Amino acid sequence: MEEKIKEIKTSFQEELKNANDGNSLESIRIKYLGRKGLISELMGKLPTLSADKKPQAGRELNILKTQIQKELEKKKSELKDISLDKKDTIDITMPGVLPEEGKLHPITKTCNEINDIFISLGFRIAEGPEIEKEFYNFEALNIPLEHPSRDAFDTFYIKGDTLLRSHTSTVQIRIMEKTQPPIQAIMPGKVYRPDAVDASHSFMFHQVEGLLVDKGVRFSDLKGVLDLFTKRMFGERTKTRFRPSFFPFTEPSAEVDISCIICKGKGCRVCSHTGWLEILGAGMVNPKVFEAVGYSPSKYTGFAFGMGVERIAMLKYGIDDIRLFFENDIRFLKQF
Ligand code: 2NL
Repeated sequence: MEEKIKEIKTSFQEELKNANDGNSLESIRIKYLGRKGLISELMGKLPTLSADKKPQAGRELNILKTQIQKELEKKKSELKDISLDKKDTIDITMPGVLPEEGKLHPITKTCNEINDIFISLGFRIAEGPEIEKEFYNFEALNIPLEHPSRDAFDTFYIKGDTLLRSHTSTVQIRIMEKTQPPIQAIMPGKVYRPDAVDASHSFMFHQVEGLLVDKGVRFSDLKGVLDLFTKRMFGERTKTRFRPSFFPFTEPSAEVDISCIICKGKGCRVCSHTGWLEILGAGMVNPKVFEAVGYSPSKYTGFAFGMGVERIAMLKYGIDDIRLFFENDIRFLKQF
């Protein structure tokens, strides 16, 4: 009996070593542990042993049985791991998985487009803080204390004379304070106004302002730059029109229209049947602004302009509600 047990042990080990799939493991299990298997067969012979050998042989058979069970289990899980490993390796015949592509927000795209046009004309990009002082947002820009835009209802005041900037002209003032002319820069960025939100108003929007200061800068330079800008932005056939207007920080001031990009000037719903779309405000820098930053108005002249990026993006892409830009609806954003 002892001899037999040893034999079974050795042959089991040998066969187990060579087994490399579930089927061969199963046949080994049947061969050793099955109802008519080798262990059963020896168990059946126990009663034939003498009384002094029976307990010892019984014990050894039981130990062998559990050992075989354990080793079969172990091998089974090893084989499973290996087959899992195999599944993890790349099947180069499988169709590829296309990663979802990220995109720039339409406002970022429009901002970049505006920036690129002015960069090509020699302008630099300047940025500044969104939390500002009254001096940079109003005083230096010749916006008097009694001006309605300084009212708490038209500006987000934080505390005392600290506020959220309502235009990016603040950055121009900061640049002029620090640098002597010539200056040629544009200032893109977020601005804040406590307007009631509707299809054309948002409490936060984006602006690009521009400034060029040097000796002998004239209104015709402003016209040339803006005409070139509108043609690059909206197409070479775009016409530009300057209408007299008023801003405290420019003199003279103008509102700039482009020929309607929808009806090409014939008149339609978008341009309220005028053939023109207002897209910019501009003018020659008011000498009072130069005085506020310490420039000599008799030495330098300059022009400045400002535009709302949302408005330009809406015209360019035919969007009729400004809120769409800020709702983050993926179905809207995917279209750009
Ligand atoms: C508009 C009008 C404008 C300016 C912005 C400016 C800045 C300085 C001095 C003089 Cl530092 N002017 N900026 C000038 C004219 C118009 O913006 O409709 N913006 C959306």
